[in-house]
Amino acid sequence: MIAAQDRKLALWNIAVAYIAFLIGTLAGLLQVFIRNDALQLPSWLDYYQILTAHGVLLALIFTTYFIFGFFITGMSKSLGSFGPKVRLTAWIGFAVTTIGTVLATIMIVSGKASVLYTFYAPLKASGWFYVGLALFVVGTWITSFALVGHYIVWRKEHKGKLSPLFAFMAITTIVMWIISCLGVVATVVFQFIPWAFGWVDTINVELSRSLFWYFGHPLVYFWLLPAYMAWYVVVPKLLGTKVFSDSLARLAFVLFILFSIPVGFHHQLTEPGISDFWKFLQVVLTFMVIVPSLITAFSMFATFEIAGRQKGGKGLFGWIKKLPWKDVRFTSIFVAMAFFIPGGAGGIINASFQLNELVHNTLWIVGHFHITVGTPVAMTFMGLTFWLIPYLTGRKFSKSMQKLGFIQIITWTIGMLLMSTSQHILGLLGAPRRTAYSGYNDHPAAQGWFEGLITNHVTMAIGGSILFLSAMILIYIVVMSMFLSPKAEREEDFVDFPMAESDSEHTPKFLENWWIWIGIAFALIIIAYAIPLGAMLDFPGSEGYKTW
Ligand code: HAS
Ligand code: CU
Repeated sequence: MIAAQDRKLALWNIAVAYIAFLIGTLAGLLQVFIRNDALQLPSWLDYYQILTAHGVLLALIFTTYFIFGFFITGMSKSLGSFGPKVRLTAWIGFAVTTIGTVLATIMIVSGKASVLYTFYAPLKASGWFYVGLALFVVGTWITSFALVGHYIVWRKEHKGKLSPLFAFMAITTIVMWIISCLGVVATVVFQFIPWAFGWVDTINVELSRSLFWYFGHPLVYFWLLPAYMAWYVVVPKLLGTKVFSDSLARLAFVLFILFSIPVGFHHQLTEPGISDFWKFLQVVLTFMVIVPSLITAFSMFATFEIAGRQKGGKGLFGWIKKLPWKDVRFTSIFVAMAFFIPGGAGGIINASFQLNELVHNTLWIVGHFHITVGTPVAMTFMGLTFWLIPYLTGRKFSKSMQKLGFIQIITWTIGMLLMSTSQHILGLLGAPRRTAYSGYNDHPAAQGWFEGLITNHVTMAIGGSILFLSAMILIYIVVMSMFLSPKAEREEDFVDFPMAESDSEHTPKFLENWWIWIGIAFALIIIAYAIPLGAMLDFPGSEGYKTW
């Protein structure tokens, strides 16, 4: 059991995560109905305002707080309790992040920042929205420094040893996060804030978008890597086995430091102002960043097969039956992984230079991110929530809760299948995204899977409603595990943190030599970005627009 003070820190992070989740999913529900023309919003609410709230609260705030809650717990468990300095720094980080979150949320809710979570210039929000964003990022840096500090102390006390796999992976994720945030901090502090407060008249749009996507792509791995940590470290323990290969797991993670950053142009393939050569180079690098995910898929199949065979599974596929399907902690994560097969394949389509022309800025992309961050990542976090909160509060996760957990993940699965499939189809038919108006409901081609019976837009709305129901069940489980479930008094009721053993004896030491990886990462970033960003510096600026 980790120290009570570390548990408190983690619980506060998780609590804020779920408050954001509650408001964010409600905004999502409204979203699908507006798209379906079934809902007329009252005059004080605006489509873009809700879309901004949905994106920011779920994709940025829910994920970030949950990730830090998970990291704090796992770092304290694998490296020992935090010292007073580390703990204080982490609380300061939490406070600064939260001030930023509250400020940005107030601006969105009061209709002063309906600029979507990508806040593309020349859309111009209130300056305080950007101040909120900057505080949010700086706050996460402070918490990150606390965790890195805790790790450095451990390394000093264990000279020559590799750190435990969980801690290594958390630090890798943090290193990637800090390097990638440099882009968003640069554009927010030097471009958006002076412009939004009126100190300068214009903003260099292309530069701001490029700095955003320098950050925006690694951002998606900032969500994914903690889910991968659960897949590598938690899942084998649930299966009663060890991590399949410690060195392969570490290799996959360092590859993310190298290749997740110099690829942002794959979000800008249709934009003028970047020459084909640089776009193509970043497309190639994007294909490199697929490799660590393929390594992960391989490691997972290996883990499943080894565990299934240890339990007596015979024949080519007999081991599948031996997996612990009745354990919601496992099944939730398995479903999450299964969603990532089409999710990743869709990503490869998006990244293919020419194919991007077809799908860019259509509902296809919305479908894509709901089966990457919206399910593989989110459902892994749900699977973690089932035991993480009881572990931190010392409460029971009863049989009836387990049943409710199953209902929750089944409804999420059905809702997401319906919604994301129709979004992919509508996207291929050309339905645009990021827009309140779409005449596609009238288009004969948009008439749906069940020709004439039910349109794709209706399917999407049904899916969205089931997802909302699922989200409310999850909120109920969270509230119960935080405050109401009975305390685990008997030893067998106590919910533990499943952390698998990992054999690092034969793992090459250079995998934990940060200077090599940070050095190569910066070299790749300079190769991919220096010249095209340099060329953008003299682009003319644009004045701001408030279109809502
Ligand atoms: Fe993406 C757009 C390319 C992964 C999120 N992406 C987005 C946006 C978001 C997002 C939010 O190249 C929209 C941004 C916006 O608002 O404009 N994406 C990729 C590529 C990958 C990828 C190449 N994306 C993600 C992940 C995300 C995410 C992860 C969130 C967490 N994406 C793009 C591109 C765009 C884009 C373009 C811009 C589109 C445009 O035009 O605007 C890769 O990382 C994917 C690699 C993954 C795999 C899958 C491996 C499979 C595994 C599961 C194994 C399963 C097991 C279970 C073991 C190759 C690891 C077995 C079970 C059984 C049932 C058999
Ligand atoms: Cu990307």
